[in-house]
Amino acid sequence: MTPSQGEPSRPDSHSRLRGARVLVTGASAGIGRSSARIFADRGAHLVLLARRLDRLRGLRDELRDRHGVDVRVFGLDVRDRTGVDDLVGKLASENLLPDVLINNAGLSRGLDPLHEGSVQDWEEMIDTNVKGLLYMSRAILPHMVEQDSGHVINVGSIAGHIVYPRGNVYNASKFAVRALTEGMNLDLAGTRVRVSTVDPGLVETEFSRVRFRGDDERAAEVYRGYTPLSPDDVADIIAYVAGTPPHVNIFQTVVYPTDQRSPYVLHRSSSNADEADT
Ligand code: NDP
Ligand code: 8X3
Repeated sequence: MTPSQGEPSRPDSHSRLRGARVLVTGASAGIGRSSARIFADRGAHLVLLARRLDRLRGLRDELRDRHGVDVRVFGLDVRDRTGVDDLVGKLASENLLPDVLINNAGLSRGLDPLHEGSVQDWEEMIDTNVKGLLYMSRAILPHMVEQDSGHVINVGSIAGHIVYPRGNVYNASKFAVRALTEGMNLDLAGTRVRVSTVDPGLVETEFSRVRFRGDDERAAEVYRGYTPLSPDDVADIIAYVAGTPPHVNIFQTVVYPTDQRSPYVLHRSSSNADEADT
């Protein structure tokens, strides 16, 4: 029987997001900003967080004007546990708790052998990528459990599947994201709260500029001679994962650019050989 014969049609992934409230950490750039745009395009209301509030305000105005959705922005450093708890308390009191939490805020600092690494860089990566994700999840998950619905989507990385030279602590932080996704899923068994990771390979964002502390030449070199993923490519996948029906729980999505088949196999058009160069 076709829908035209009387059977109700199955809602598509886009329409399931209409009217949902989606919270995105790290929405001021890259994958987080693209995610905000795609969710707004699908009619979701947003809570957008990052440290650069000026950027979030610009994005809020753009999305409200273009899509007519409700967009709230807050300056937040996810490493600030009290700040996270206070903000989630405020969201609860204003009825702004999210149906979907996207733990995207993250960064890499440096690309050094472990024995030459900067302890400060390690702390920044672990505090942001692991502890920040934990603080957000610990604050929001109890509300999801209470209402017996919700979806946490963690942005991991292929760096959480395969270790590459000099990736050490960044790799460890993304392995932790993968382990925590699995752990949350196990602990949430019996509820209807879902937890997923979306794990991309090379995506052209501000990531490499941050990793190399504003060294634009070195950052541009990371993306030379091949087609990396765009932040919109990844946001599309995040939105797909979020738009699946509530009884479907995608644990992991691993996505590479077609020119990259592993951290060790990157095909650059200007080179005759595959390179290990991240
Ligand atoms: P960008 O540098 O473009 O964006 C990072 C975002 O995270 C920014 O909005 C930044 O906002 C935010 N952020 C960083 N630190 C904090 C903090 N302490 N508190 C709040 N927000 C913070 O990078 P991407 O978009 O590429 O990175 C997004 C995620 O994707 C990260 O988790 C990254 O590890 C992951 N990833 C990236 C890949 C890539 O190749 N680009 C590949 C695989 C995974 P602000 O500075 O304003 O606070
Ligand atoms: C970011 C991609 O290859 O630099 O997670 O680790 S990579």
